Amino acid sequence: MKDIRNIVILSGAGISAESGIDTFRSEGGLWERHRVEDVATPEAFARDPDLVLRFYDMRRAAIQTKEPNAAHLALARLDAEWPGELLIVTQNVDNLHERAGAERVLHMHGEHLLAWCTACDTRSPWTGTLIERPPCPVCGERALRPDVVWFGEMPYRMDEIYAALREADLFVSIGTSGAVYPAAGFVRNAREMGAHTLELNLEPSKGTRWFEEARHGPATQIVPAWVDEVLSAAS
Ligand code: BJW
Repeated sequence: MKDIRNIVILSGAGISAESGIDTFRSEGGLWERHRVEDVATPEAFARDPDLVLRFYDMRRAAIQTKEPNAAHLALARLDAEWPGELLIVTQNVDNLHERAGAERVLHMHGEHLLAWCTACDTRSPWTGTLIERPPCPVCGERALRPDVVWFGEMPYRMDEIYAALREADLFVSIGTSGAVYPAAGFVRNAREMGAHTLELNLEPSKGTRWFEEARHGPATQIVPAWVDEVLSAAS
């Protein structure tokens, strides 16, 4: 730990599972109840916008009733106390990292609580519904969509992510299945650049073989234990 200064953490749906937010690919997960092609592609939105808007309105309402769990709180503590560089790259569209108090958070797949106006290209804070086609608060056009990254779209802030991965001494992946690219490839990018790589997940992910070290169990147990270890080794 003494040689570690720069940490990049990739989080996925598994970190929010114990807060009561559905994952995508676990048993009973979102993709068992909704076909990806129907709700999470630009083509689906063009074909049946009502179906897509209803799906996201329902999830936007649900996340606002959830609370951060011990894993989010532990990462927020790491963010506050870690003396070096740290970036939490989250694939999650919930805001539980921020509500736990983390500040260095980057949402590569967007955020439920923002609406993106495709007419004037602005993002506005949004807690309500979009199904009734409300006007954009900036330009007035009725052209708002959920500010989330669908399959076939470019994830956000990739330059910043790759720059952080290049400088990372430690890359930690938490609660993600390793099924979706480019996030699933970050472990290899980080390793090629010399970072130590650690997986923290309920079970071995699809990409588990790429990690030098893995710990398996519920995030609310294994993440706080790992954060305690990192902070005590650094002090
Ligand atoms: C616990 C736990 C507990 C449970 N404690 N753990 C063929 C090959 C390679 C790539 C492609 C291909 N064909 C197409 C592609 C590209 C495509 C892709 O990856 N497809 C794959 C399915 C094959 N990717 C894209 O299209 C992306 N864009 C892109 O590639 O642009 C081009 C580009 C090129 C080069 C550089 C950069 C860009 C866009 C992907 C967008 C993903 N969007 C979604 C929806 C977001 C909005 C929404 O929420 O609805 O993002 S899909 C969904 O999956 C969501 C998630 O962020 C993402 C990842 O899921 P995650 O977080 O891993 O969740 P799960 O459910 O899969 O896993 C949960 C894990 O937690 C499990 O392992 C559990 O065990 C664990 N767990 N409970 C700890 N208590």
